[in-house]
Amino acid sequence: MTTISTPTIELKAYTKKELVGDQPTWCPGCGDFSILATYFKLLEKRQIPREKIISIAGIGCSSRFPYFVNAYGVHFVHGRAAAFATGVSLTRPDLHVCVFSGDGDAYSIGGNHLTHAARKNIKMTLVVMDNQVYGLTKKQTSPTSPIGFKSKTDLTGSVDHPINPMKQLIAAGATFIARSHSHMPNHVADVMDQAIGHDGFSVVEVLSECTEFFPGAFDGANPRKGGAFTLVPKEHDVTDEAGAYKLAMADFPGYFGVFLKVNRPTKNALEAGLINDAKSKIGTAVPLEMLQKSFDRFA
Ligand SMILES: Cc1ncc(C[n+]2csc(CCOP(=O)(O)OP(=O)(O)O)c2C)c(N)n1
Ligand code: SF4
Ligand SMILES: [Mg+2]
Repeated sequence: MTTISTPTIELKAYTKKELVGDQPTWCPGCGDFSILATYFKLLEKRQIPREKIISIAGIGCSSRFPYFVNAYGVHFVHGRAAAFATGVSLTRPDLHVCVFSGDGDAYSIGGNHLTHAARKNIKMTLVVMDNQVYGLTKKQTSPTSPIGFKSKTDLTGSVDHPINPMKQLIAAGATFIARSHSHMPNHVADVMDQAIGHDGFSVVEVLSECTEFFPGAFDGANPRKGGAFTLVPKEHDVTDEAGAYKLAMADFPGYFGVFLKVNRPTKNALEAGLINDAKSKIGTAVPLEMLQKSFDRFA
């Protein structure tokens, strides 16, 4: 009898060069370049198999992100990236789900979806590239634009109180929340790495300058421009929600680092538990038989 042996395929480690997808269409100096470079660096370091990476985005300059990554990706509907990512995360727990959003995409049109993905603690990492303006549509006021910001929607300056993303994320129930600045790439890499390693809904809010429509917005937090990049104090307890809230209340430029990191069961784990319980009750019945039984109950 001839035996057929299965060849063992040795997977070669990949380099960040192999992750490069389409040429980014961002303007020169756009802060988003730094986030993309960091993502490549982290994937290379972690050697997550390329077929297990999925980058999901909504609409905006920042949301063009998945095109620039040579792995699976989805450029979805404006504000619905977290909702789409929820479905992917729950049905494919083997994938690493990373979502890339802008301030408009995440906190304005997508604010509701963000809140529910956070409270359900869906396993994914969300990176918000916050430039405090709608960049793609050429300068409208965003939910994080400061009061007085002149834009095409507020010709004499915005009068609306801006969202404080950190306060909002804490209140929503995100279990890992960090803040960084695209001009500090090592810091972005550090907090993004921690976010990717977190078992739950992790968010990194990154100040990412729009050089075209809001230049200099974050100079106050950039030491190279005379600003102050103040780290979260070492003694801060990352499990202390009230302490995280106090950090979030600091005036601009505020603090940078991990504000909150708590362990709470993910919906992924809870749902898997329910499915296993149901399976153990029905013994050997296959899904089709279960479905038939449900229909029979209604007959
Ligand atoms: C349903 C819907 N409404 C409005 C738009 C127009 N639109 C496209 S991107 C965008 C704002 C994007 O801003 P942000 O998320 O901050 O991304 P940025 O371009 O600044 O990175 C808007 C209003 C759209 N594409 N779809
Ligand atoms: S318009 Fe602003 S956010 Fe968009 S690519 Fe240019 S610099 Fe970046
Ligand atoms: Mg924006």
